[in-house]
Amino acid sequence: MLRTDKPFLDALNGHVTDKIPFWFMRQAGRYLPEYRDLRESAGGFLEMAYNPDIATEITMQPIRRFGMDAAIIFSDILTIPHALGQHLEFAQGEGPKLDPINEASDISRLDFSKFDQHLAPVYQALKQTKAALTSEGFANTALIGFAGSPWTVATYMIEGGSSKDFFKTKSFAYAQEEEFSNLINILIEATASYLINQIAAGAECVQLFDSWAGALDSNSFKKWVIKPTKQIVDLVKDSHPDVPIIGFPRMAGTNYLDYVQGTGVNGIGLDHQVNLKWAARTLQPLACLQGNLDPAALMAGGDALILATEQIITELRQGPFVFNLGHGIHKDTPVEHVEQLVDLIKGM
Ligand code: 1CP
Repeated sequence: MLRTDKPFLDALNGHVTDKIPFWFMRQAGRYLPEYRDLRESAGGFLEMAYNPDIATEITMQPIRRFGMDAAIIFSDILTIPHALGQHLEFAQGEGPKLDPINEASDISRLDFSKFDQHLAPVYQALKQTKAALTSEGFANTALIGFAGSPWTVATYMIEGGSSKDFFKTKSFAYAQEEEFSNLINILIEATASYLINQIAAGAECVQLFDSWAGALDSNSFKKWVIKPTKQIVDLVKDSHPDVPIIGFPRMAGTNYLDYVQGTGVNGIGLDHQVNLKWAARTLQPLACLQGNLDPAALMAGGDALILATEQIITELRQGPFVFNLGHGIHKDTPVEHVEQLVDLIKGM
């Protein structure tokens, strides 16, 4: 693939770029005063995510301040279960709450009939954000669409919200493997369709968030993370062979290598636990690396932030590389520390 005017896309296409492309997971959100103001007036999180004007505005907020090389559409990984008819709500200050799946009959109630209609505001927000990036002068900023991976989304669907150990989901997968596999297959189809539509609406890259991939043993990891991800990658590449895909199997440890080899992703999101030298030697010949500053170093700022950032850049910039965090920005992070980090990356 030839170089473009977007360093983020060039890195994902395997180039070593002159400037270091960067964006931050959760770059739009509660650490920004302008986000908190909007959330105050908009009502709730879902009201914002399904309102194309508001979602566009929130997606643009960090770009206007910091000029990231990529904007990620403001939405959530739980729009898919919601669009399949599962009840979802977000109470202020609490995590997501869903009506949990307890048995096979709950899975058979999931329903594609309103799927596209339900997600239409997300596609509209992508169109408007693409236009806003151009009209506001961010011609070199790429637009990222995203979805949760089937395993991670299934944990929310079965637990009914956040969990510490995913015990209900894992026991379900062991005890009722066929039913769990049905659920994963539904999510594969839904996720591929969602991502393909996001690309049609203007996304230039898509990221699959598998935030809880690290909860699985190696065999289950192959079954519930690698295999479904490969199927989604194949389906998306059938329609859009040139759109890069980033996988983020958080906390996968040495399973990261199996994931890169087994899925066909172009880029791999590294959590901050991954050893940099190992990643550079083992993973970077196979995929563009994205990561992996500990959000706690960003919270701390100062010399600790400088040291941690320089280390990552020194180890990873010899190959295709996108600077990011190892997980999302913490909501209490001072905006000045994000400014410090951006200046640091731009200066290197
Ligand atoms: O204002 C608020 O109270 C809402 C907080 C919030 C925000 C800002 C939620 C609820 N979702 C989001 C946006 C969001 N979620 C984005 C937007 C783009 C960005 O700027 O990065 C993205 C990419 C996500 C993805 C997401 N949602 C993930 C994967 C990444 C990760 O953080 O691991 C997960 C696990 C979720 C579920 C979710 N949605 C919201 C919360 C608080 C959670 C996490 C719950 C938990 O910890 O289990």
